[in-house]
Parts: sequence; structure tokens; C-alpha cells
Amino acid sequence: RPAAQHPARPAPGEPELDAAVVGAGFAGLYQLYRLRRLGLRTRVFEACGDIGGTWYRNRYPGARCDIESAAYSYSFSPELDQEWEWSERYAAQPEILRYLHHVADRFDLRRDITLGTRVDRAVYDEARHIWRLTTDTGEAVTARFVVLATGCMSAVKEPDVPGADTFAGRTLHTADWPHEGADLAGRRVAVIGTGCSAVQLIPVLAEQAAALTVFQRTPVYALPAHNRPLTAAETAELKARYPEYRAAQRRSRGGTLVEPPTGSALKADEAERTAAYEAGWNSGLLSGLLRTYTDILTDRAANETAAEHIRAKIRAIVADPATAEALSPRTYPFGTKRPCLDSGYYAAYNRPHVRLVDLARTPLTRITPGGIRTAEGEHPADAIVFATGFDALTGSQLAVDIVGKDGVTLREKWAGGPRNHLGLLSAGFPNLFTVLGPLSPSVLSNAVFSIEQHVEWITDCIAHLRGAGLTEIDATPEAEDRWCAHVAETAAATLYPDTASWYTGANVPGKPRVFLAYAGGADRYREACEASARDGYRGFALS
Ligand code: N01
Repeated sequence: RPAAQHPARPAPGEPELDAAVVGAGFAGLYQLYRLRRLGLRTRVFEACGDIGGTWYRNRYPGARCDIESAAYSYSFSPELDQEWEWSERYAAQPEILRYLHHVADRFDLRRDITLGTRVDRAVYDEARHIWRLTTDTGEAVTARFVVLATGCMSAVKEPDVPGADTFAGRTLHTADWPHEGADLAGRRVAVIGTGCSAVQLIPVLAEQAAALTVFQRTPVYALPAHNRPLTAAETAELKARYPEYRAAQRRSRGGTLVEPPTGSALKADEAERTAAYEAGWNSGLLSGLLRTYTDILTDRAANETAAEHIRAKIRAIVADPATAEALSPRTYPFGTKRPCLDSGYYAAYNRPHVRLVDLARTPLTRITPGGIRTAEGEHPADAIVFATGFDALTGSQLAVDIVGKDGVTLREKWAGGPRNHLGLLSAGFPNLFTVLGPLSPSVLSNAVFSIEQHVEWITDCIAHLRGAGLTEIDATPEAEDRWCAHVAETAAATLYPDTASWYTGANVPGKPRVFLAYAGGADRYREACEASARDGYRGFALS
């Protein structure tokens, strides 16, 4: 069906836009598509020079998705499913970006997207039920509804390392990689950080650099990706069963088709457990090993059995026993920091020019003009790559100066951690929806899957308000309190909250320690959202 044409001009007394969407990644593009089909005057503002969000910015060598391509794609259009072909089990960044360009063109989205324009302030007009937005290009615009599609991994964490600005060589951040690429061939390269970005980058850099030194503060648990090209037969088979695949995905716990865990790791005998972990390890799936037994994420002793299985694998891959031990996580349970998928990460340490510096043993003291100094001495470098991550989940929203009812800012309200109802609206900030934000399944689910669920709920909600002649929706403080308590209780039943990670805000100095995602499953979460809507948007005040 062609997109509904929205009226070019607002009626007298109406805001200029029915809806403003902030961000043109997976979330913003789909939100535009849906709101336009409602006939809403909608504009998307995107800070970057082009669409793509995460996949526009994270273009470091080796960047690829670690959720299977078919799962990590839009499900809303059967035609799109049929016409697009993924080349690999795990698509690389350029292919995902091409997909998003295809989507933008196919659905004629670009005409309502303003690029290179960052929304830097949003102020709510309580009398008129509208938001007044201003941008870094000096534009001012009014909108009834605002959707923050700003991504949960888009506010780059500045490297909090003394002397970073004194380095005489080249500095790079994985999330801000130059479009023309960085020629690191023949250079002495230092990488700071060993999260998922570094795990993908390091094997590729090891091919190019003359010397590669990796500075690790905390080791990760990385599982083999077993990435490979998809065959024509696999693609044909997938296309033939897409309708059933999408239906199964919709019923799933997190948007990927993984068998649910069964039984306790502690009750299984060793042979059975080893076989289960071996199958998980060999599956190539991020959650393959995590979802073997029901107690891996709830019981420390159960978790330890899986953790030790992975450590044994590391010892088998990495030739030098001291390096293997330094790469083996021992200070936190498996899965409580996000695991990574490995395409040659551990094996890279077997190359003679790749070296691991264990900062837990020899802390980093400062960056100097010539390299990196640790307690054991100076490590010269021509280039430093910061793979130091993000101010996750709340950073991109708090980067906008948002002023709600009674002049309260979102920064003030969230000083002790994010608060909202169902991860969708924060009380006192009406008509301001969040996609994939804090206190929703977000980073514990397949992002594209959760984006679609949020966008569809938000669109239905706006349609409901307009149909009923209403102009405002706000979360009630009581519902918000209940939801925040439920999210915290759900997390407390797991091993997640005790680990210092970006899930808990611990990676950003001064950030409140709160578990930032809903750990109860995307299926339960969807049901809670749908139940609220069925019940006349229970937990929200409509006027
Ligand atoms: O960032 P991270 P990332 N001195 O925060 C270290 C998604 N993603 O960009 O653990 C020394 O995970 C820090 O050490 P520590 C995915 O959800 C997905 O890698 O805080 N080290 C850590 O090792 C992922 O989880 C894909 O002790 C410092 C690293 O830097 C999320 O994005 C690919 C330091 C940061 O790791 C973030 O991943 C890539 C310092 N001062 C990313 N500061 C997919 O495949 C930080 N570190 C889909």
C-alpha cells in the first residue's frame, strides 16, 4: 500500500508537526514508516550525515552483527523479506547499512528525514500539549508527539584515561571510525578495551598492524561465531518459510529462535552437562550456551560450571598459558556482562606480534605522547584505538536537554537512575516516547525485534489518542513506581546486578548503579504492554 500522504500544513492552532522522531537508525526509520501510514505530519531528525544509526557509526574493521541476519531484520513487510538477500549468517556492517538504505528508498522515507541535525533541546508546553524542539542548526519546531529513537548504544563513552589528549599519534574510537578507513598497516597499534567491539576488531587489526598490543582491564567470555556465507538453498528455504519464522520469532523470549533452557545445571551429571555446553559452544549463537540450563543466570555455582567450560576452551586455543589465564574471566559470572562472538579473537593472541597487557596486574597509569604507560613500563604506539564503549541506554536521551512539566528536566528526574512506565514514557514528560530505552528488554533482546514491538505500540497509542480526540498521554507516578520496582525485583532474582558492567551503569564514572534493562523476557514484556493498551492504557493518564 502506498504511504498515506500527510497534509502539508497544520490546521490553525496545531503544532507544525504531529510527530518528531529523533534518530534515523532501525528505530527511527520504522517509526517514520508507521506514523506516516497513520497520516501524521512526521519528521525525523538525524545528527549524523546519513541514515543508519549504530550501523552508520560503528564501521571499524570486523564490525558485524552477532544476531543471525534473518532475525536481525525488519519483519513488518513480507515483500521486503522476499526481495532482500543476506549473504552471511552474521551480516557485516556494510551489508546492514545497505539494507537500511534499501528500506529507506523502498518505502520512500528520505523526504521526511533531516540529516546532520541534532535535536539538542525539547521543552514541553503544558498548556498546549506540545513539545518545542530546537536543533544544533538553529531550527525550532513544534510537535505534539516526540519519539526518542536515539539508540541504546550511541552516546560514546569518552576515554577516561589520563593523558589521552597528549598522545602524538593517531587516536580512534570504534564507534566513530573514519569513513575513509584508517590505514594502520605496518603501524604499532594499541587497543584499549576488550568488549564486543574489540573482540571483532582485534583479529582484523592483527592482519594489518606490525605490532598489536591489547590493554585489557576485564576479560570477556567470547564464544565462536561460526560465521559463514549462506548458501542459495538456505536462502530459498528461509524465504519459503518466512511467515512461520516471523510468527515463531514473535512468540519468542527475546526475538531469536533459541531452544528454551531446561533443568538445573547442578542437577545434571557431568557428562550430560558437558554435552549440553559443547552443543551451546558449537551452535555459534550468542545465547546458545547461556540458555542451556535454567539456573545459569540465577545461581553462582551453576554459572561456574558453564564459565569453567569456556575457560577450558580458552586454554585449548591460546598457546601461552599465562596469556590464556589472563584472558579467562574469573571475577564475574558468565553472561552478566554481555558475551561476545569470536571470529578469531582468542587465536589472534597466538600470533607473535600480538600481545596482551593485563591491566588488572599492571594498571594503566597514563597515556604519553609516545604510547601507553602501565605499572610495568611504557608501551610505544603509533595509533591508539579506544574500544571503550558507550554511556549505554540513558546516555543518548540525557544528551538532549529535555524539560518536562513544572520545568523539571529529565536529567534531574533521572539523577538517581532512569524511571518510566514500561520503558515507554516517564511521568511528567508526556507525549515523549522512547524506543529501546532503559527499563525495557532492549539490550537483553534482539534489538530490531524489540524496536518493532515498541514502534507498533507507540503508533497504536497515538492512533488511539487521535481517534478519541485526546492530545496527551503521561505515565502515572504510581504505575511508574510499580514498574521500576518490578524491573529491579526481576533483575535481583538474577546474577546480573552484582557485576560492574554497562548493564548496571558501572562503566561510566558517576553514573547511578541501576540495572538498566528488563530481565523478565521480551514475551512477558510484550504482554504487559499489550495488557495496558487493552485496558485503556492502564498506568497512563490520557487527556
Ligand atoms: O564496549 P564495552 P563495546 N581503561 O563497554 C574497557 C554492543 N556491540 O563497544 O570491562 C581500560 O562492552 C572496558 O573494560 P571494563 C554489545 O551490546 C555489539 O565493546 O569496564 N579499559 C571494556 O573492556 C556490546 O556489549 C556488537 O573493565 C577500559 C571495554 O573498554 C556493546 O555494544 C559489536 C577503560 C568496553 O567494552 C558495547 O561494546 C560491538 C579504561 N579507562 C558492540 N574504559 C555486535 O556484534 C573502558 N575500558 C552486535
